[in-house]
Amino acid sequence: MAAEVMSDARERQDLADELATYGVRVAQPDDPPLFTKEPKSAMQPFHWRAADLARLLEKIGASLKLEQGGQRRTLRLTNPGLPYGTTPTFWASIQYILPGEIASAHRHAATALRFIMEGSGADTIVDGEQYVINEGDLVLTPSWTWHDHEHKGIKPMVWLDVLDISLVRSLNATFFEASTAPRQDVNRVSDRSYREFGSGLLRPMHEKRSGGPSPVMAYTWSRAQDALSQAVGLDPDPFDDTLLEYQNPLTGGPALPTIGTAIQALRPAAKCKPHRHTGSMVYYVVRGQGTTVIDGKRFEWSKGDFLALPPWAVHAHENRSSKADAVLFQVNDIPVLKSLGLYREEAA
Ligand code: GTQ
Ligand code: FE2
Repeated sequence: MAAEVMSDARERQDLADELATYGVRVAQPDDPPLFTKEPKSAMQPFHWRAADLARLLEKIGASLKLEQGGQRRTLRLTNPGLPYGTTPTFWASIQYILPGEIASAHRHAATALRFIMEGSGADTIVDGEQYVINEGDLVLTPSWTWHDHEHKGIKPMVWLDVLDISLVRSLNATFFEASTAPRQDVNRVSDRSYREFGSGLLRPMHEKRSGGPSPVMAYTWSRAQDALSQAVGLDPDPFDDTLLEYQNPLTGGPALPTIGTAIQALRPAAKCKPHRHTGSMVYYVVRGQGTTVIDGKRFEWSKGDFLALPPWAVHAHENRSSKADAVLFQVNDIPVLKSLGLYREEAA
């Protein structure tokens, strides 16, 4: 209720001090309303350019150390509208690791994932499973799994990290533990989850697993590319052209319970229709060039750029090339909204 329609404004103000003594209050004339008609996010759309990020990564690589105790060297993508997080639920950061370095083992209640942007020769161990990570691979570190990274290659490696830290923090559910050993021991079958469930179509019949996050810790780029080239034979989605979610092969649901991940291809000259939905997103441009209009503002992106999309913002994608496709990796918090019954979308 706006101030001018509160005919009892005076009575409300008179009550305020007494009520406060007992830990209660009534709505005051200058209070913001409890509800808005539709979502109003403080988060703003934002565009990070590849060349700027590359220069800044080199800079932090030269000046910041990577010490024991589970430290990481990252550039966090901040949002001008938010006090914390890239979006209301997650932090997206770019991790920079130099040849010979170890990002030592730790675990946290926050769920995390990595999408490899550049370089080769590093591996990640997740709860005893070891995966070599190459460009385009997606690696999951579900809540409370031990993880550490080592770079055995010859050039710096760069990857996107996404953690649902702003969500976990707002729920006051943060836990963290650093290991005393820099790296974990590797299990006898070092990539067991991938061997069991990685096909997505057939699985070991006697292996009982259900519930929780995806049992598969690594989704390789070659699998994602195969899936995309298969899906391009389908009719394009009017809003997203070709958009494939990384799924938990046991449930068909999202790979992680709180962070959604998807790979998207826009055909040459594709011009998608505008729509909006609840949930926030960050896009990483894997290849190609295009334009995304967010609430009337044009963002012209190309390979290596990042783009942040606030909840309920109208957006439409376009591929600016008439010859090559454009590919975007997308991270969102749609699984959270869906599991709470808060997901809505509409054409604009
Ligand atoms: O690689 O384990 O960007 O724990 C932030 C926190 C990366 C990681 C981040 C982390 C990690
Ligand atoms: Fe971590």
